[in-house]
Amino acid sequence: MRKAARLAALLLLSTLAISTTARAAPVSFDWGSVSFGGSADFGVYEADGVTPLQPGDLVQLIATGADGLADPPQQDGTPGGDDQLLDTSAVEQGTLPGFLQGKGYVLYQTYSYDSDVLPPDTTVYIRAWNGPSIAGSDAYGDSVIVPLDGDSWSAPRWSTGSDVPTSVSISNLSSRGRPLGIALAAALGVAAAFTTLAGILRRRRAPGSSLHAEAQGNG
Ligand SMILES: [Ca+2]
Repeated sequence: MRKAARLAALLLLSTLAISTTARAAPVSFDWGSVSFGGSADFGVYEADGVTPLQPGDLVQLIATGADGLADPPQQDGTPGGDDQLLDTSAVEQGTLPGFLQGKGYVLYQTYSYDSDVLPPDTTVYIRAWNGPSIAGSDAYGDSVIVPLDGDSWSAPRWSTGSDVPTSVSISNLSSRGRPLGIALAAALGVAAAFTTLAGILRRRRAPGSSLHAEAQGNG
C-alpha cells in the first residue's frame, strides 16, 4: 500500500512538472502573405489595389492586445493603443523564383516566443507600409486579424489604404515636419502631466475643498 501511495505521489509530481513546463513552452509561428502557386489572392498592394508593394517595403507582425482590435499607429509609426509589435520583415525579403516576384508577397518568417509571454487568446495582424521604413512611407494597411495559434499563416491579399498618421496642427508648425512634431507632442505630453500633478498637489493642500465646492464657487 505504502509503495502504491509513493508511486501515486511521484506520478502526480511528474504530471505537475510536465504541465508547468508546457505553460512556458517555446512556440513558433510562421507568418507571411505568399502563395507558392503564384496566386494573386496573396500579397500586399498600394491603395489602388493593383500595384504590388515594392521589394523591401516594411511589414510588421503586431498583436492586437486585449481589445482584439488593430489600433491605428501612433505619430512615430509605433503600434497604437494596446497593440504590441512582435516581429518585423519586408516585402519579398529573400530569394524568390521569377514567377513569384513582383506580387507583393511577404515570405514566411518565423516568430518564436515563449507561450507564457503572450496570453493564450492573443490575436495578430500584419501591418504593411508602402516604403522601406515608417518615415519613408505615406500609407499603411492592415491585414485581417487571426488568432496566434497554429504553425503558419498566409494572410489574404490587402492594400495600404490608410494614410500615415500626422497631426496637421502640430507638424505644420515646422518645415522640418515630423521630427519637430514628435518633439512638440512629447513636450505637450510633459506639460499635461505637470498640469495634472499640479492639480493633485492643489487638492492635497486644501483637503476641505472638493471638486463639488470648486464647481459651486465657479458658478
Ligand atoms: Ca488593440
